[in-house]
Amino acid sequence: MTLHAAYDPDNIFAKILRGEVPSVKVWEDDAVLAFMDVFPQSEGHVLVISKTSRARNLLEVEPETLARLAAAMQRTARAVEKALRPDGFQIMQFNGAAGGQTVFHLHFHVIPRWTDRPLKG
Ligand code: DGP
Repeated sequence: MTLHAAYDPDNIFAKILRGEVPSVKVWEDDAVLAFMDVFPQSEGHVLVISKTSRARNLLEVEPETLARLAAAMQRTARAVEKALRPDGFQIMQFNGAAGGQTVFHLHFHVIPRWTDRPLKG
């Protein structure tokens, strides 16, 4: 999947947003959904996505959407920090199949990390 292709309305995150595929929601507002990653790289691995944008990757996203996603990442990280007390965090984001992206609806990974737990990803 190249960086420049049409948005597929049947990608798995679009289906989650439409309620066609179940997800464990962490938080949402009018613009953003945060939900648990089904293949977590650590306990508390959350994905943050736009509910309104059809951006597939970072190149396509509107600045206002990006600002809402960034605020949601911080909110998510704060909630996870409070709940799980990790020693650190990773924010990950992949673009294009060559960049490791597998779901082509822009998303950010919020991944808590602990010093005494080996990295899975
Ligand atoms: P990537 O495109 O590589 O940045 O990661 C996509 C992530 O999406 C991957 O960590 C697994 C997750 N994922 C894939 N399918 C589903 C699903 O049906 N539900 C949930 N909650 N997560 C999914």
